[in-house]
Amino acid sequence: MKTSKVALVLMVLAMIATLVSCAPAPAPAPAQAPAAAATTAPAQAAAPAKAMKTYKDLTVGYAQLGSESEWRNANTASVKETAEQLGVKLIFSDAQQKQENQIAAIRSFIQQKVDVIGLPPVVTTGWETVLKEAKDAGIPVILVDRRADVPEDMYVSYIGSDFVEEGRNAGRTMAKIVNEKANIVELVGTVGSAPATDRQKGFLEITKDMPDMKMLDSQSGDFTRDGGKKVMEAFLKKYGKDITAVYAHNDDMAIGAIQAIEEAGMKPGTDIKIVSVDAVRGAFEAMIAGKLNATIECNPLLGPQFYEMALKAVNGETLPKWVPSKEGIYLPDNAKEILPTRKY
Ligand code: GYE
Repeated sequence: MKTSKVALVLMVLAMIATLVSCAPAPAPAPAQAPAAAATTAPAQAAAPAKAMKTYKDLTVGYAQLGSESEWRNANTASVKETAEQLGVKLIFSDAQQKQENQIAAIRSFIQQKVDVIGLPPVVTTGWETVLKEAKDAGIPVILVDRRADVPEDMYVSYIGSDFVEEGRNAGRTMAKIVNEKANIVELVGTVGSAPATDRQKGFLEITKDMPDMKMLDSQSGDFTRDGGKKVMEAFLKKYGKDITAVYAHNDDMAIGAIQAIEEAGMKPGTDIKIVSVDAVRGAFEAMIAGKLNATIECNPLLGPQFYEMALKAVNGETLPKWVPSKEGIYLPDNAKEILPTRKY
């Protein structure tokens, strides 16, 4: 009795399914499915599960480029904390912004036979040889944060920001703040680095057709507070009150420039308008104090995405060549409300 009732229900269900799908009726399938699943499913699931690695099986080498900025420190914290949370074994090195140190770190990771290497290349060029060594050793390399100018088959994925778009956003925001009329000095990031090259390119793309947006000068402050301060001091000596705006490729250099402007007896944010990139906490504090006019977000919290891609890579999945970060623009208007919600 019971069995035939079940059979009846299944038949009705099968008929409905047929009507709904308009496909040939897999009439016996519903009745057979549970039995079939009971015998075959565990075996099917077990086979790939055995071969699949988990986070706890991973040893990852991260060739961090330095600790030059608030952004970088947040990036390092994200990479370290996420490894701990996931149970990934992390071998971390800090290259102090020197490419040769990053190359040495990668070679040591290869010797230690890590499963995956994470690399934020300090500059874009000069990576072919060492990336080939990693490739020959069968170790996937994920570029994190910064791009390298190498053929796409030298790395499995790049996780990071669209620096050209950040530059455009800085240009658009600056143009609005100064009503398309300013004498600008530019504090450039590390020469030859992807963010410095691209943030300059994007900014100029926007301002080149605005005749009163004049670029007075452009110098590298190497993405550091101290560098920004020194370059701004030199600009102030050279151009004095002619300077009406500063475009800084990161917040740290903007904060250094703010100090230099104050020491020269001028008011940053008022006498000289300032737009920078990163949106770290220090930038929000400067906006609240009225000394910075805008910051364009660049997300450093790349740890979770990095390990997700690393695990997929060791499990043989093909990864997208670029995983872009989502980012916004922040102005002083609501800096006070937003600051407590910022994680970096
Ligand atoms: O903007 C800057 C840091 O590569 C995106 O490096 C990163 C940049 C960031 O020093 O603050």
